[in-house]
Amino acid sequence: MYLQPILTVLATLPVLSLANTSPASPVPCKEIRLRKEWRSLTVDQRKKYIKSVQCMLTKAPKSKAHFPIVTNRYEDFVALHANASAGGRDLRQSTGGFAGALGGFGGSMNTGIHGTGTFLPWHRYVVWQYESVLQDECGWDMGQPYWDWYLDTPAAGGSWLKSPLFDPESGFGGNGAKLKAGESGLKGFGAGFGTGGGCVVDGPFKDMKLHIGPGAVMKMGSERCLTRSFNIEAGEAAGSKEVVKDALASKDFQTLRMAVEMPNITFTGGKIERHGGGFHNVGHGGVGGEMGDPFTSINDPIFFLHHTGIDRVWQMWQDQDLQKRISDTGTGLTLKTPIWMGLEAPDRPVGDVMDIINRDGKGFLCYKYETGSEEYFDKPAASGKPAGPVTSTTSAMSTSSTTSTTIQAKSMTTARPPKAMGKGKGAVGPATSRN
Ligand SMILES: [Cu+2]
Repeated sequence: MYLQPILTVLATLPVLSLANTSPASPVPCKEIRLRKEWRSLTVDQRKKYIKSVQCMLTKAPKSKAHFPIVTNRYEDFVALHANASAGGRDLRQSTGGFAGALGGFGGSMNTGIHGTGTFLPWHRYVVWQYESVLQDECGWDMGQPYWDWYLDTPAAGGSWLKSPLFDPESGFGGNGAKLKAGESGLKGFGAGFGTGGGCVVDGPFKDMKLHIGPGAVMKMGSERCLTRSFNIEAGEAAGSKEVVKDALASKDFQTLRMAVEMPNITFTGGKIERHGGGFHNVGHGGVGGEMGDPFTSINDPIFFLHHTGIDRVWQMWQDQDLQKRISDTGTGLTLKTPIWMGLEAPDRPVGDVMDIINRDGKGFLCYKYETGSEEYFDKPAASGKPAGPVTSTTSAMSTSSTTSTTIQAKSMTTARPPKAMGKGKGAVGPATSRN
């Protein structure tokens, strides 16, 4: 569970060296989408992004024949995430809650997309797919922006409450209304945590209507508002440089995934103690409310900035030893394991999403991050600031060892229409070893 205190795991961490600098090889990926941190977008670009998200909220859904509950294109993704969280099971018959028809929360989480090696590959793929839909169907012409949590911590001169992400004009709006004593605003997971708990009161999503959830509920008639419940200490602790550095020091994929996902945080007498790792879960807990729901956190559009930030950490980690890590999938997962994308896109083997610029031509991803791991090491960024458009440390590898295999698609209950992958709008030209 997201904010459940879990014991610390990380012990000694190896010292890192910065990314290798082997010469570039030609890359099949042509139009690279450049993903920028939210505050590196101009205010106009931020507003345009929000408009694209709102466009998805007004567009007809594509999965309605299968999920009568979905009311718009955005909710296709909510249904996808909720069902994928249950291991690709069909939640239409779920009786609600986290157990119900799922056979238990723990079981579903372990066969789904959280608490398992599939966590990073699945979320990498869904962010790509969402970015593609924003571009192809809703006029967005840049890469999917990400959230660098560190920039909102006091150590970086930032502040959670002053984060440009929560700006009511050019961001996603702020906290949920503070609940009165005894009032239960959030009907789903995470009630009782944080400083809000009620409906978001400002910004572009304050009137957003949710229809899926809370939890594993895919039934009609549960319309509710978008809630948030800021837990600033959790958010700032999760976003600290040390937490990300701990994760980046992981010796292998399995360790990285645990460092990202396991909330190594304890709450002692109302105070939070960090034990390393866990910025995925505590990031969800920092925003709180709907973001704290493991099935339907994706109802909050901030989800995608958060998960793009997580994907960036995986990428930074891969970059430290690219040749090796581009094929490291840990135990219980192979490069051939299919990633289920429901009705939204074809299933793909894990090997297809290991390389974000698809050097071997067998995958499909084509993007990069504007900034890399320089922020997390004692090497001054080119701009002299922790944020901003500095030179990426994205490194080249001469040959990818990724093997890609065509796999039999695992279907839920219906056939998917074939779906073209998104095109590279907002592209920045051919991939080079250094940008
Ligand atoms: Cu998720």
